[in-house]
Amino acid sequence: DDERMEWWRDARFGMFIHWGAYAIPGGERNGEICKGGAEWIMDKLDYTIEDYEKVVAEFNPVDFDADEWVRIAKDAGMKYIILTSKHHDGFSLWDSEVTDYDIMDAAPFKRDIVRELAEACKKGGIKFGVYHSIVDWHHPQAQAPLYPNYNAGQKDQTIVNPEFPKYYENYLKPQVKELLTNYDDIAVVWFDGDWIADYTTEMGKELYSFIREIQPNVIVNNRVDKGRMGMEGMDREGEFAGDFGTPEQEIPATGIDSDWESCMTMNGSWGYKPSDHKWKSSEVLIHNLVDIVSKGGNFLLNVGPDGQGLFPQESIDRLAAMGKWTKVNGES
Ligand code: JFZ
Repeated sequence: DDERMEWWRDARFGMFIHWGAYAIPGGERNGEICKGGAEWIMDKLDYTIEDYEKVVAEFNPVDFDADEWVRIAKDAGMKYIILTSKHHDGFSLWDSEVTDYDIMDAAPFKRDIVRELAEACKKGGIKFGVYHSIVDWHHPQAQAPLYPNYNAGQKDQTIVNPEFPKYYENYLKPQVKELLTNYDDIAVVWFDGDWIADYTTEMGKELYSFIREIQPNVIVNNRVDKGRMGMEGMDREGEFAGDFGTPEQEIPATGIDSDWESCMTMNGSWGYKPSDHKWKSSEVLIHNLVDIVSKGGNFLLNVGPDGQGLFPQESIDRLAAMGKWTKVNGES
């Protein structure tokens, strides 16, 4: 197992990319700005499924250039990229066989974003992984019935859909299998949405073995288990919790004996949100990197590209500053 984890432990610094149709509204609808992460706009600003599908139907990020994204990541000193293959909105960024709600069938772009970025990473000599949401606001057997047009106002994430096991078996698992088999080197699967009432530890354990059977060397985060948000799973020694802990927007006070990765945004949102100007300075980000690495963790730093496929200039500037620093101060 040490062998499987070796590249990841050495990597230290990676890029998280939250990207999807939510990049178009950028956290704003009819003059209203949603609180928190702009990738939650469907939920936060009460889109019906049909309304959100219209946003997806506009997703045409013609400026997307995977090689350029990889170049920016490598120049910053990053050794891997984790892209949202599907966020909670349910829209898949690759050519999925089990749904038409994907980049090829539901949007005009018709380019397989997962494939282009996977290939660019390979060419650039860095690892590639996917963030994949267990929660799915669009799938009728998952959380879609909670959305306004089905069941007005009932967006209570503790409501269980009795059909959820079918979504898990016939949709979630096949999608993960596609990702692991259609792209030759998915190095990490980073799950999220494990808090949802419908999901169970049994499903998580089975999903984990399912993945390792398909790709023995793949590395899976703790949120494959139920209720493993943030630091949890690192202090419950011996219990099932995937391969590494995922403290979010925080750095543990001291070094920890298990594998962990702090994920952080540069402003207050994971998805593109131009109204959020609370950018962390390059100094703070460099400090965070040093702090995390000195405590034995990895730093997964997020970028939220815009609806055209471009990184915000603020992110580009900060990544360049971090790259300059790592080049002078060794490590990379
Ligand atoms: C989740 C997502 O809902 C969010 O949009 C983003 O993708 C982020 C990386 O993950 O949000 C979380 C998950 C876990 C915690 C907080 C927010 N946590 O552990 O405290």
